[in-house]
Amino acid sequence: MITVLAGGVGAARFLEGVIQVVAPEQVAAVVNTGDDFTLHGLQISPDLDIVTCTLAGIINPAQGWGIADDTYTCLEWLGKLGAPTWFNLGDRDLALHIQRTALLQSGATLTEVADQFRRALGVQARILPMCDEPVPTHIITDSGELHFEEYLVRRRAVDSVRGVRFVNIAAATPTPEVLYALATAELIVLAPSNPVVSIGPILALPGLRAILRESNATIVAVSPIVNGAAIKGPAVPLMQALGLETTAVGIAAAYRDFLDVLVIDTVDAALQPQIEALGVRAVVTDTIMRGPAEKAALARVVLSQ
Ligand code: FO1
Repeated sequence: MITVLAGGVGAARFLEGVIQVVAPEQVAAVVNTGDDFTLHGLQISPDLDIVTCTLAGIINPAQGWGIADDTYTCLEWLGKLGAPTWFNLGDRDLALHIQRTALLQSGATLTEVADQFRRALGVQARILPMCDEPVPTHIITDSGELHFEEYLVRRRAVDSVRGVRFVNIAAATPTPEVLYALATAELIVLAPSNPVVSIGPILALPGLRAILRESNATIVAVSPIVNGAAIKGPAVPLMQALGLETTAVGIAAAYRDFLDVLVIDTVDAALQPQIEALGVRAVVTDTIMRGPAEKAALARVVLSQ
């Protein structure tokens, strides 16, 4: 089993590479649910949908989220009726949230819903929510405490970040499916996702870090920071708020208590000695996932550790 801790867009693109290299049924993605929130009375799970729709081959490739060629008629009419339209939900996208909300209200768990959706969309890899309890990620900013999606999308990440809070995380538990995927993994991979708000919530689950520390599996991370910047998303301001160095060395420092290997980009090769001084082996390769060939090549390097 290859078990991949995953956030949103970067993780989904990395997973596209992984399933080119190993049989998808050998892959389990443990996906962040801290971005989940309710809007229009619907339960929205952005990272679960990004991973599922990407592996199903129906994601909007330019954005990395939303469904390709989606239409926005419903959102247009929601706007006419005075509903908020800051979160761009297409008509096909809304079907996911309507059905998820209905299944949850009828007593299904988020794990059951995610599995039903990935099977319905023809995805062979397992897609596992990190936990079934709501654990919304809040960003503490100068203008108050905001849900992550309000901070990122509604307010376009303009607020200065003072801290991050994973609401209810102490009362949450990794699901049995997540525990099994970690226990049976020969390799555990941290995808190139935001260490604070994508991988961070998963690691904050009670007992999760101890499982990684005690695991016999090789644990490999792909740095989401290249040349001091994130390929996509607000990793840098969030890492700064938590006092993490905003380089690949900062990523090694964040995970050093359990990490064996950090895969860094060729532009960061000079950081290798500083990373290895932290007790983490550094592997240098091209980590920019321009297209299918680069995604598969990166996956091969990661899976060969
Ligand atoms: N990100 C945006 O920046 N703007 C959006 O309007 C937006 C809509 C959206 C709809 C469904 C979905 O699954 C994801 C969506 N995202 C959007 C991405 C979302 O903000 C992600 O959670 C982050 O990009 C981090 O993974």
